[in-house]
Amino acid sequence: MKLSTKKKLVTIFLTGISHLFLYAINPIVQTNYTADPAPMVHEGRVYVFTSHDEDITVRNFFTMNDWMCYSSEDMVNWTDHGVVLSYKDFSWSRGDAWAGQCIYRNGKFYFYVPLNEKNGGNAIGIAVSDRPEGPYKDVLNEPLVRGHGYIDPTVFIDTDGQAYLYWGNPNLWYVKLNDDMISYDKELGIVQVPLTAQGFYTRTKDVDTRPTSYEEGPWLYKRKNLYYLFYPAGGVPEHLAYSTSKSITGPWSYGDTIMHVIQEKGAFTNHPGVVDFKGETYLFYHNGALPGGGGFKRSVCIEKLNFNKDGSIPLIVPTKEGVAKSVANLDPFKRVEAETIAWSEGVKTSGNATDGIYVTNIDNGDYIMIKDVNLKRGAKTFNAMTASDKGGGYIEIRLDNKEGRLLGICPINNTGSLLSWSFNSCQIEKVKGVHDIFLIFKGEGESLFNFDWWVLQ
Ligand code: FUB
Repeated sequence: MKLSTKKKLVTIFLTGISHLFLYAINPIVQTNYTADPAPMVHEGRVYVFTSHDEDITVRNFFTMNDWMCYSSEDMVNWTDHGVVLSYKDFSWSRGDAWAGQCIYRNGKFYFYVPLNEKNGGNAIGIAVSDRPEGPYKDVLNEPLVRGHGYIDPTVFIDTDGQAYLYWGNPNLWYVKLNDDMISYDKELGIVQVPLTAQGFYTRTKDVDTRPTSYEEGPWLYKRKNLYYLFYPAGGVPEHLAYSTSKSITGPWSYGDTIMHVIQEKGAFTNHPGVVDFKGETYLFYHNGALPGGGGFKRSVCIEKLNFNKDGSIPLIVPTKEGVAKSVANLDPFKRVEAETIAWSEGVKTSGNATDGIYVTNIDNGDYIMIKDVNLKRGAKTFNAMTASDKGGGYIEIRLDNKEGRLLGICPINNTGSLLSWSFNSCQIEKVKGVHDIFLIFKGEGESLFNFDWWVLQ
């Protein structure tokens, strides 16, 4: 092969793959600090419910008031559904919206959450909704269960239809939920799982009243008639481990570590959530990787989870790339919410009942990346719904990286208010195929405009 041809081929190859390595996908949310991921698959989408570390930490401890929800049909572009439930939705709670889990049954979504009671300690409440993104309502007006260490509920419906709720730190308990999902089998009562060395390994650090490596944050999963219990183990800093059993109620046998301690920027917790989607199994977890991140400002990430032939799980290494390849392409010829994001820098999201969720805090140079967008045979125009109380600005539409090919520039008008929406359009260069789209925001000053949705034509 001639040297010049070889050079050309190498250049084409490198251009083609450059976007795969330049941009991180983990953490999957950059607009908020999110933790304690609880994934759920429903009607072709993965929803991940997360707890939410506030931007301003109070008294150098977990500062957590509500839960958020994100969803995706491709595992790389995540749509922000905002805050879906708050501790304030429970009249009996004084706060501490820690790790919860939501599950679907018979047309309703049941969200199990740990809270602190106004005049007491740990308790677990249930909020119910008709839609995954809420609104959720406290249906009991009191906790389902209460007691010291009653945190981190995880819910599981077995193949025979029986539902279980597990929870706890430093102990592990479960109840058999009744079919209504909001009460439990009182005859069996609350069962404490024996934390044996055989089931949960021996603790090597932080050896106080806790005999084994089990720490908190249990997550149940079933594969080929084998039950898996994933959990943060340690003590602190936590790694992730798993145990297995032939029965959902144990006895459990210790498996292994699946993720070593990350401790990025001092993040000392981790939290597993495991789900199957489109033929793959994924581990959701959290770290402290976002700018300003740390032990009380964590961020949800995802890696693929594989199984050995015997059902054991190989060690999972946390990466910046995460799920580098989407499992579906995004259709830009249908309305795309601006808050559907694979990666962003600088922007935040906000919302209200009238306007829904939108992208805000847009300053000069901030950007959003949307991954694996199928431009099909090419588009002629880019259209954006925006609102601005200043001189507006413009959106550059670029291909495959931040400095990539410029397809067009869309001017954004001043509408007089950050919530008065108008449509802006511009011509773009026709490019075919699947590409990452970068929307780069430009203009004078800060908070240039709000951005609700976009579509190609
Ligand atoms: O997020 C607050 C607590 O930290 C959770 O409940 C634990 O699982 C740990 O992640």
